Amino acid sequence: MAVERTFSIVKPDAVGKNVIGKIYSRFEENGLRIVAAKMLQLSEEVAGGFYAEHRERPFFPALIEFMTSGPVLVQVLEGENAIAKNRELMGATNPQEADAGTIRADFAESIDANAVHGSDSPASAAREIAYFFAASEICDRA
Ligand code: RTP
Ligand code: MG
Repeated sequence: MAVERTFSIVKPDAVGKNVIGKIYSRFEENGLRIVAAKMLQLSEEVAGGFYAEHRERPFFPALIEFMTSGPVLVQVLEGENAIAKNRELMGATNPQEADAGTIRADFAESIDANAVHGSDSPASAAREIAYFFAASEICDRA
């Protein structure tokens, strides 16, 4: 299996609950390395560009309001099968439907405040990493 990179966000609810370290531990304990990371306050423009694929959806205004409600951590995760592995660790979008032991089951409250984001495909991962990080900000730890 190939070593991949994926893009991840610790969302404002999880930063507010002070569980950044617990979420980072889930990544590290499951074979994903953090190869880039920074804390940011997203503007409406940056959040809207990031979630551009959802612009016409009814939940878009609530999504942008939530994502700009406080600081987030953005990171690049690297490891075998990293994109699917991270989605598995996150659990379902709605925490009520997330498998026990997943990040969303353990740390999320609602479909809006759902603790984490993770890229859903190689194309999304490439776009999302480049949206937040310059190549010089990603550290090769292999
Ligand atoms: P994310 O992009 O944040 O990792 O989440 P996801 O892939 O699991 O879900 P996605 O379909 O990409 O939706 C992005 C975010 O929009 C909110 N959402 N609300 N009310 C709703 O029906 C609804 N559907 C999606 C969620 O907060 C989701 O994380
Ligand atoms: Mg998504």
